[in-house]
Formats: sequence, structure tokens, C-alpha cells
Amino acid sequence: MAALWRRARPPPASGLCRTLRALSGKNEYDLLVIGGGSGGLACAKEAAQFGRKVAVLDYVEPSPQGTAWGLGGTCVNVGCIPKKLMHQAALLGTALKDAQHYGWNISQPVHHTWKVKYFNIKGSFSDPHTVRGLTKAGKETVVTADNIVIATGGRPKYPVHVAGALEYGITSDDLFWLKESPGKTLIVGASYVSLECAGFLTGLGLDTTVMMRSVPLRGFDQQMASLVTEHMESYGTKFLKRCLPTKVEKLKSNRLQVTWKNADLDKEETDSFNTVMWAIGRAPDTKTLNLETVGVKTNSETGKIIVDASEATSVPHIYAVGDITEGRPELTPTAIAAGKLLAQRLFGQSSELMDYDNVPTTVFTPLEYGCVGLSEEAAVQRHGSDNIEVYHAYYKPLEFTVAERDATQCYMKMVCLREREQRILGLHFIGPNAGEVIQGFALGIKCGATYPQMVKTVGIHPTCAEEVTKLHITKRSGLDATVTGC
Ligand code: FAD
Ligand code: NA7
Repeated sequence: MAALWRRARPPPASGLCRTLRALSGKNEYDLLVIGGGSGGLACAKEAAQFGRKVAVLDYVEPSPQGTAWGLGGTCVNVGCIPKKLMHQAALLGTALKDAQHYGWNISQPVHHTWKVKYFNIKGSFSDPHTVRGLTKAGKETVVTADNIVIATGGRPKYPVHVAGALEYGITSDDLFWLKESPGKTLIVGASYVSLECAGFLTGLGLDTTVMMRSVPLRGFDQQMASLVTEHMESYGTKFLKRCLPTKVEKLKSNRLQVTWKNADLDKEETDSFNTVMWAIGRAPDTKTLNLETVGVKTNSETGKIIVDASEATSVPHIYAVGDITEGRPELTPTAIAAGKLLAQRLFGQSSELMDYDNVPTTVFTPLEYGCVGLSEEAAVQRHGSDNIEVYHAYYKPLEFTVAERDATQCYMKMVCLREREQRILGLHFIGPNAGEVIQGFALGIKCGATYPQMVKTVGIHPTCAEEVTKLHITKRSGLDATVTGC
């Protein structure tokens, strides 16, 4: 009887799908995208423009602290957008201070109030054309497609050997969704995520400490990175250098007591905080995708998916874009552009590949740091120090003068090849609106701009960006690089 019932029962959904596919020889969709973030949505929307049948799966696994959000991925929910708005909130605090120097009467003291606005199928491969998804309620859905794009991004890492880290700590996934101010905060790590968050928390008036085990902003130009942290220190952010946390405990007062090892003093130290945030890097969650079953290769160290220049994985018709991919910049515009170009190649008879060279970016610390192209270290490594010329300048933004703001870290440098044409290899800028400044110059550098062309470019006066067009002191000369007068 039981055997009869088993035979009469319809096959499970995934089996049904496979059966239908086997019968018709067709998949349901032209394209299935796993991950509805920056890269995935851009790819799906572009493919739909070509009239293709497209499906997107997106599922947000709640953070260990229980924070969850809806469609859109990291950037709009827990990344670029809330971060930039918090940065703006902090900048407004500084602007309020400046305003008094410009003659505005502002009744003191000015305080920030923490405000929050709330705005929610986990995909796993069962064969190379079939993805099985579970809704939050546990309902199974099965989707088959000719082409599949994996765009599942990454999530913040927790330190594995620090007792209490997972239990008591938060990450950037939680910070932007807190209902109450985080209070006195410790941020561990010296990545851009760490420094940006520490910057805006300090700017909002919170007692904020960054704990770093080695250098700040690894991978970025290190002279610029030092200026960024130097400015943050003068702005009020505390730094615990060459320190590694060992445990986090909850005190009766509900505060979190953190113990760490100070490598310079070779001793253990402790302090208590209201909030401990881990910003020690991000990791792809490839385990749940079941990639081994279908043969998609990953880097065993990073867990990221290995792709070629056309974003193809080791399995034909399976592609990957965005943060999940090995060796790509972890940035929203690169994920979007890569997703769009992939859809155009798949369905629009295009052969254009994503060009990952000279991608501009900005670290939104209190004094912003924008850059495009090579760091000075990378240029030296690639071309040799005799073959590069670095033009640099310390400058004072006009708006800092009336407000009597210190401009010690307002600095820029342009790294060029030294041969006759002096092609620009990298541009680095610390100062107000660095993202806005660097974006335009990035076009020139993408087009192969040279130093002579840059200095022939007429500046817009009075701006900070005009100083880029006036750079003339080389580092090699040893001359004072401080800009004076107009
Ligand atoms: P994501 O946007 O992360 O999207 C992946 C989606 O897939 C998520 O919704 C995820 O929940 C979902 N998913 C995962 N697994 C599955 C599964 N098995 N099934 C279904 N769905 C799944 N970049 C910038 O360019 N500028 C910035 O200023 C900037 N600031 C940042 C600040 C912070 C704090 C952080 C954390 C990141 C920031 N970034 C910034 C980086 C940027 O957010 C990422 O590079 C970008 O979001 C990557 O896009 P993606 O499509 O690869 O992945
Ligand atoms: P990154 O750039 O991977 O940086 C992680 C930071 O956290 C970095 O300062 C690390 O120090 C530090 N770190 C890493 N592990 C630990 C532990 N266990 N304890 C203390 N500190 C630690 O972070 P993001 O994810 O923010 O950046 C991702 C991408 O953005 C990156 O690939 C760039 O392309 C830009 P370290 O320098 O290793 O000593």
C-alpha cells in the first residue's frame, strides 16, 4: 500500500521541474540570477531589456544579532547608501560648528539624535541548470534556466578565536539598523568600512575607538592612509595600534568589557564599551550555494568564485559578478557595470568586457580620501622608483580659512611615469568632496591623460580640485609642497 501511494504521489517540485525539462528539453528561464544586490539586479534588468525571461532569487540571512532587510543587497541596505547618509549627518555637525565662524548664531549645545527608518528564496544548486530555493517560511521553489548568474556578495566576518565575539559583537550589517545610539563604541579592524563608521560615529559626538593590528587601509596608498588616520585622531577618534582583541565579556552594567593584547607593550589591556563592532573584512557565503555539486570552482583560501575576463565560471552557462568573485574590486559600480555588460554579451550580441583598470573610489572618512589608478607603492613596484615622478601639494580649502579649520592633512599627489609623455598612473586626493573631485579626473586618466595635459587643463577657481591642475612640485625635488596664495 505504501509503495502504491509513493508511486501515485506527484514527484517533488524539483523532480517535477527536471521531469518537465527532460520532456520539453527546455528550461523555464533564459536567465536566473542568484542574489538581488547591485550586480545581480543590474544584470537581471539589462537581460529583461532584451526581452528575455529572467528570474531573480534574493534572500537575506539575518545577521547573528538578528538584523535582516529586503531586496537590494548590501549597498542600499547596509553599505554605501546608509553609510553616506550617516557621513553626511556627521559632516552637518561640523558644518554647524563652521557656521558660527561665518556669523550664524546657533544656540549651544547641539546634540545628535539617533534616527532610524525601517524599510525584506535562498538559492542552492541542485544541478547545473536548476536552483532550488527556500523561502523564509521554508517553502521550496525550483527554478531552471539556460544561464545562471551568481551575485550573492559577501557578509562581514567574525573573529573565530575571540571569546564572546559572536555573542556580543555587531557588524556593519547591524550598525545602520540600530534603534538606539551605539554609545561608546569600539570598532575592530582598519578597513575602509571600519574607518568610515568610526568617522561618522565620532562626528555624531560618540566616544569612538578603532583597534588595528597592523596598517590602516591595507591595499590603499599608505602615505594617504596615514594622513586619513592622522586627521581622524585630531578629529577625536581614538586608535589602539598594534592591538589584537582576545575576549569580550558582558558586565553586570550591560557594558561590554574587551580584553586585548598590546603588541608594543607586550601586555594585556582592557576597557569597557557600549558597542563592539567587527570590521575585519567580508567573506563570501558560497557554502550554501552547493557549488561543488555543479563543479563551480572557488579559491580555497578566500572562498570566492574564480571567473575569467568574461565573468564565466568553470561551468559553461554559469557566471558570477560582484563581491562574490575572486580578484575584483568590492564596489557597487563595478558590480553593476559587470552585471550589465554580462547581460549584453549573453543576449545583446555584444562582446564588450568589463574593464577593471583605473576604477576610482573614495573612502568617506571625515576628511574624504579619493583615488584612481595605482598607489605610489604599486607604481614603484611595477615600474621602479627611477621611472616614476610624484607631483604633490599640501593645500588649504578656502572654506577652512574663515572656519579656522586645520588643513594639515589636505594633500594630493599625482603619480606619473617619468618618461617624456609622463602618463598619469594614479591620482590621490584628501579633502572635502574627494569623491566629486576624483570622479571627473578619472575620465581623463581612463583616457590615458598625461602630466602635460593635466597642467594645460584650466582650473575652476576657487576650488580644491583646481590644485590638481597646478601640481608642479616633485617629491624627488624635496621642495616644500605647501600651496601658497592664488
Ligand atoms: P550584494 O549587494 O551584497 O548582494 C548580494 C545579495 O545576494 C544579497 O541581498 C544577499 O542577501 C543575497 N544572497 C546571498 N546568498 C544568497 C542565496 N544563496 N540565495 C539568494 N540570495 C542570496 N561600495 C561602493 O562602491 N561605495 C561605497 O561607498 C561602499 N560603501 C560600503 C559600505 C559598507 C559598510 C559595506 C559593507 C560595503 C560598501 N560598499 C561600497 C561595497 C558594496 O556595497 C558592494 O561592493 C556591493 O553591494 C556588491 O554587490 P553584489 O551584487 O556583489 O552583492
Ligand atoms: P579588508 O580590506 O579585508 O580589511 C580587513 C581589516 O581587518 C584589516 O585592517 C585587517 O588587518 C583587519 N583584520 C582582519 N582580521 C582581523 C582579526 N582577526 N583581528 C583584528 N583585525 C583583523 O576589509 P573590508 O572587507 O572592509 O574591505 C573589503 C574590500 O574593500 C577590500 O578587498 C578592498 O578591495 C576594499 P590587516 O591589514 O590584515 O592586518
